[in-house]
Amino acid sequence: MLIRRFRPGDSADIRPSEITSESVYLNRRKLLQAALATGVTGIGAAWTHDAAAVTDLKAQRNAKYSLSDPPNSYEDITTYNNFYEFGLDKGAPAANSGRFKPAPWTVTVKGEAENTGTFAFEDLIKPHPIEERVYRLRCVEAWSMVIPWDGVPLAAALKQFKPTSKAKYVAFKTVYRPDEMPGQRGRSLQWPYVEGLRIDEAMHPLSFLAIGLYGRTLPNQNGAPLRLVTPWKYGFKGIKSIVEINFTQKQPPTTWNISAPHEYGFYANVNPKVDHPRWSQARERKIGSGLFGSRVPTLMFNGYEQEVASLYRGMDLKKYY
Ligand SMILES: Nc1nc2c(c(=O)[nH]1)N[C@H]1C(S)=C(S)[C@@H](COP(=O)(O)O)O[C@H]1N2
Ligand SMILES: [Mo]
Repeated sequence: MLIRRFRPGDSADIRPSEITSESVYLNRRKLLQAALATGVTGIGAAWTHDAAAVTDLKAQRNAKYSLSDPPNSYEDITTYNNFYEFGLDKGAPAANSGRFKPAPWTVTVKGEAENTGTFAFEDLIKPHPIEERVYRLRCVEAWSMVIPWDGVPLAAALKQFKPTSKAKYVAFKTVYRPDEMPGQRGRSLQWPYVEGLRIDEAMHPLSFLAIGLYGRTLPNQNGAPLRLVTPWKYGFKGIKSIVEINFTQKQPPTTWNISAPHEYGFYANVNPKVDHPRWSQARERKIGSGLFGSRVPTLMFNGYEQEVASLYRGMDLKKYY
């Protein structure tokens, strides 16, 4: 099998130009289902996904921030994932994350803020009622999905820590638990996974801290118990299973930029006019949309140009990709 390490989002054995065809995808799903039924994943460890860990949430749909596009199925969203901590293949996160324990959970907040320390996950999200937002996730690999996320605006969560005027960026870190995350025992990426936003991006009303989807808590493969969602950026900015939030003065390093700096920048804004060095970003394939998928034009900032273009006024978006 051809392993391509430095490409967020692609299945390990499929070329970007042929992004998973629906039939391949369906076959993978059948394999995965069979594997789950027998408890044998074929990927190594025979871990089964503990669906019982997912519980119902009460969330009010926020129509202002929701797309009217029909969401992908729960099954699509929870079996076609990128979470390299559990393996490179799209099916690996669902198959290999059953041993991961998302509760109890704490998040350490540090850096340029008045209120720092270690906080229970439940307290972190307390400042705002849980709401549901339907966003499109556009992977840098030129496919997309529509996902109803449940969570709180990132700004509401961050403001309670009272970041100071020195806080120019916010850095996030994923948990490091090689015992529970088999991918972390290899070197596909530098662990732990890290990401960051400029403070004004983090405080933008579209930035979201998801704790669930489809009215249920996040399954492990989608980043339990909390993950970032920035809908105008490529999916890899959406860091999963966050354990640290650091308010910084300087632009923090980000995992994909460390892996392949000429391919993945800090900003990672969805931009159909800036090609990836190895493929076009002009179009995207909608997952679950028929045998050969429908390819649709990719929109500037994933359709949120009106909302976010002002954040980047005066910047050369080919330079700051
Ligand atoms: N910690 C961590 N977060 C991650 C990733 C990862 O490998 N590790 N993959 C990213 C990529 S490339 C994408 S496209 C999205 C996928 O989110 P989903 O599986 O919930 O659709 O998660 C992002 N967050
Ligand atoms: Mo991705």
